[in-house]
Amino acid sequence: MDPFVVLVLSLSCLLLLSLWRQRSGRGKLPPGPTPLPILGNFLQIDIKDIRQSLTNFSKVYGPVFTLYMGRQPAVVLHGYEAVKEALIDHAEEFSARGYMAVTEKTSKGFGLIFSNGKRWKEIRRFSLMTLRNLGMGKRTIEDRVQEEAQCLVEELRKTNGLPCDPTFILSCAPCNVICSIIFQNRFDYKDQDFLKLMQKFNENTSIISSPWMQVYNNFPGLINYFPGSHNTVFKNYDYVKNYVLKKIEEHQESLDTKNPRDFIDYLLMKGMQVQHIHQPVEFSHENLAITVIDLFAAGTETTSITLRYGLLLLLKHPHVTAKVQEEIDHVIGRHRSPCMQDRSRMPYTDATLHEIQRYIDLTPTNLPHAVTCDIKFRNYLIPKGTTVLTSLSSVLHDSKEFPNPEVFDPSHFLDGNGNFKKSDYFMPFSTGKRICAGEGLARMELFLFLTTILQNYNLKSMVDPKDLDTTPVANGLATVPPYYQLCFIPL
Ligand code: HEM
Ligand SMILES: *[C@@H]1O[C@H](CO)[C@@H](O)[C@H](O)[C@H]1NC(C)=O
Ligand SMILES: CC(=O)N[C@H]1CO[C@H](CO)[C@@H](O)[C@@H]1O
Repeated sequence: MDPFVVLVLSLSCLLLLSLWRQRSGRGKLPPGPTPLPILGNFLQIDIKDIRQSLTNFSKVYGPVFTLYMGRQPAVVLHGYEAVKEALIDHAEEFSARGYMAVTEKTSKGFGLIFSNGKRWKEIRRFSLMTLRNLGMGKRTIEDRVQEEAQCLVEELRKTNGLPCDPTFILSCAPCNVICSIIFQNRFDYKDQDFLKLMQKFNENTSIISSPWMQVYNNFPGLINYFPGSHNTVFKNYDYVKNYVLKKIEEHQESLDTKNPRDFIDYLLMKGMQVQHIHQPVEFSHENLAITVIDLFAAGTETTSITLRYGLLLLLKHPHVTAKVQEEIDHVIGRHRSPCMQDRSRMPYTDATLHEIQRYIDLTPTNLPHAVTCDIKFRNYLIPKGTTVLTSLSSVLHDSKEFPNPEVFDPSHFLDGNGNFKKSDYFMPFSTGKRICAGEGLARMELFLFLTTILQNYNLKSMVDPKDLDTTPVANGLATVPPYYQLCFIPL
């Protein structure tokens, strides 16, 4: 037979076989677009606008549907009802972390964000407790954030009211808060160690949010053989890990168990406690480092992007900014630093901060979850380990709960009398058992940083606010605001 015909025949057989295996493996998974062999639904998803692609699919297949990312199925939950039913009503079953190829090589299943099972539960409980303990020490976490807010305002003064790109300064502040909690001390914004650390982190996020990384996540086996920006991610990760390891060694030498100074001290003490019994790998220095890095990874860019996007929205809507400043004047005045107690007396400011987080929709599809066991969900059968993507975007932009969801408007969180109005749909930190472990800290930072900035400066746009574009430039894993400049005019 003609070798060409043999080739075509065997290829067709392979394709049919793999199509058949995909179909039969689906069991009673929810419906979805027909996947291609090997590629899955990859070509049907616009990776530059995953958010809109999912909305489009949900219109055809309903709020619970299946997409194949490569050969692996992922169940997508779209809209408040489906997300709530999974993450709250079936919290335990939906609490596993979904597979991400990148982190397989970096965290290796350790740490807090990408661990699972008993290990995750223990590290999570420990971390939440330690963050609380640190808050009750001599220097509370609020003190640390207030101190950082003052440093931030001083740094902004050095711009002399000239146009500047706020990205760098707004990254330093949240990074320093985490440093202060983990290493005890903040750094000067010009400290070489600090700058190097930040640079390594920032490089990562822009790469991780890029379409290239989506490809990597879908075809890890293939792409490992090609040079590409994912290699930068691994190199940077090693750099940060070595830095943290050095800090852990230093802490070990100067540890005083009666006087824990910071997160690392608590980690070391916890390790000593359990090491009497057995020698768990969880507490090897290398794995402690992964937990520490997770706090940086989860707590730095998230907060910094929110601040940067928030200032852009305030520039675009000067009447909102003016009202916030009026409230600051009225409740706090000019002569003392804002503190968390002020928030309950500042409903308009609180609503504005909620609206910023709702509007920007920082993680449109959340971090991936997975189911911990076979589970029956709305007449479907989702096998143990299946990836679950929850569209936080569809909840934050629900048009019944938030009329005109595409419009930035703090009254989405105000009642008729100007009181703050809570909403169950406010889920930028996700919900359920995997809910952001730093929610309290993040909300404290957003409130204290933004009120301290507006207490000290007027924001001046370089162009007519009407011409400012607030459309995100990327929405892969995270939503990124467009580049802009502004002036901080001292009050
Ligand atoms: C505006 C700021 C922030 C936003 C919008 C945000 C949002 C999120 C989201 C959506 C998740 C995934 C939840 C899930 O899987 O269901 C998450 C997880 C997490 N966040 Fe945040 N976060 C922010 C700031 C922080 C900060 C400051 C910290 C610092 C301690 C932090 C620590 C974590 C950790 C450790 C996890 C993993 C929790 C787990 O897997 O059990 N986050 N965050
Ligand atoms: C979603 O559907 C609309 C209308 O059917 C179409 O114009 C748009 O290109 C689709 N977007 C994506 C990202 O698939
Ligand atoms: C924003 C940012 O830091 N981008 C960097 C990402 O990584 C590439 C490759 O190392 C750099 O060239 C970019 O400057």
